[in-house]
Amino acid sequence: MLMNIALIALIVLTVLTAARLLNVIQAAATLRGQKAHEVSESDNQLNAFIWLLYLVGLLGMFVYLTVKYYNDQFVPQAASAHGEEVDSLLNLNFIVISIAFVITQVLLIWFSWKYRYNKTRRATHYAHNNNLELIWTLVPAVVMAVLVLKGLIVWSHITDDDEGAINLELYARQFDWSARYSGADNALGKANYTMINNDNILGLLSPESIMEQMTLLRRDSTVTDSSIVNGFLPEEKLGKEKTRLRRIIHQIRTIAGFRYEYETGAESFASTYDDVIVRDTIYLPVNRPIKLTMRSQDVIHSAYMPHFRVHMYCVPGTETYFNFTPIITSEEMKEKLSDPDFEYRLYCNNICGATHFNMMLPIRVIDGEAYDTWAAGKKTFGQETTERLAAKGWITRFANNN
Ligand SMILES: [Cu+2]
Repeated sequence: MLMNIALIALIVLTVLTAARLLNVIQAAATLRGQKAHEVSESDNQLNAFIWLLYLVGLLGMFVYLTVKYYNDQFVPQAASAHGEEVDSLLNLNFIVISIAFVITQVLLIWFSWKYRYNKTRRATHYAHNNNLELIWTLVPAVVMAVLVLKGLIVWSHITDDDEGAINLELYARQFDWSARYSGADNALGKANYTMINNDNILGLLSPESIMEQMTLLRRDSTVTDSSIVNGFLPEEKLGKEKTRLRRIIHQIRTIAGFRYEYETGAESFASTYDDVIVRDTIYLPVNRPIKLTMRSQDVIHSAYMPHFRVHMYCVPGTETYFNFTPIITSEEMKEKLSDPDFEYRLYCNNICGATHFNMMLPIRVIDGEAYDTWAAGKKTFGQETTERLAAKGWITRFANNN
C-alpha cells in the first residue's frame, strides 16, 4: 500500500518536473530569438543522423538476438516423426519474415533519411504505378499461398489417422492431467460429464460405474430433499438447495438413460473395462504411432509437449485430436543432451487458473517390449471400480438388480 502511494507520488512529480523543464527550454529558446517549436537546420541534420544510427542498431540487435536465441533453447530437438516437418515449416516462416522485416525497415529508414527536409528540394507528384502495385500485391500473395499450402500439408499429417495407432486420451481439469490408455481392445470407452465423481474423475461409463454413480446420486438427492423439507433453511440457502436438487435429478435421469441402454443391450459399455488411467507419469512406446484424444472437464486447457511438437487445445464439451510418433527414447535423449535428469514433459500451455503452472506430467518414451510389460502390469478401470464397489459392499446389490 505504502509502496503504491510512493509510486503514484513519484509518477506525479516526474510529470510535473518534465512540464517545468519544457517551459524552461522554451523560455531559453525565446531568449535566443528563436520561435517556439521551430526546428533549426542543425536540429534536422542531427535527427536524420540519429535515425540512421537507429537503423544500424536495429539490424545489429536483430542479428545478435537471432544468433543468440534461435537455437536448441528456443526450439528443443524434435523427438517425433512429424517434428522435423514442423521445424522446417517454422524455419521457412522465419526466413520469409526476416527478409520482409529487413527490406521494409531499411526502405522505411533510408527513405526518411534520404528525403529529410531540405529548403531547396521540391516534392514530385507521383500518383500511381500499375507495375509497382502488381509487384507488391503478387509477391506477398504467392509467398503467403506457399506458406499456407505447406502448412496445410503438415496439418493433414498431424490430423490424419495412422493405421494401427495406439488410442490414448489426455484429460485436463483444474489443475492436473490424466492419461487414459485404451487397453487390449485399443478402444476408449465412452464417458459423460454426469458420471463424474471423486472416484471417477473422467466420468467413464461402465455398468459398474453407472451403478455406483446412481447410488451416490440417489443418496445425495435424499439428503438434499430432506434438508429442503425439514431443514428450516433461510430463503437464500433454500433456493440454492432447490437448484442443487434439480441438477441431481437431471443427472439421475441422464444416467438412467445409460442404464436403460445397458439393460436393453443397446450399449455394452464393454470397452471401458480395460481402459487404464494414469496420473503420475505417461509411458509411450518408441516408433509406434499414437492418436491423442483430448478432453477437458472445466475450462480450456492446452496440451503442450514441446519435444514432440504436440500442441492442441483441450476444450470442455468436445474432443480434439493429435497424431504423433515418438522416435527418440528418454534414455537416448538423456545421452544426446548429456543430461541424466532429462525428462520429456506434458504442460498446460493456456493460463487456466491459480495453479496452472503446476499442470505438468513427465513422459517416458521406452522401447516397445518394455511398454507392453508396463501396460500389462497396470490395474484397469474395470478392476478398480469392481474392487471399490466390493469394498463398499455395493457390488452384490448391483448383481441382484440384474
Ligand atoms: Cu490448464
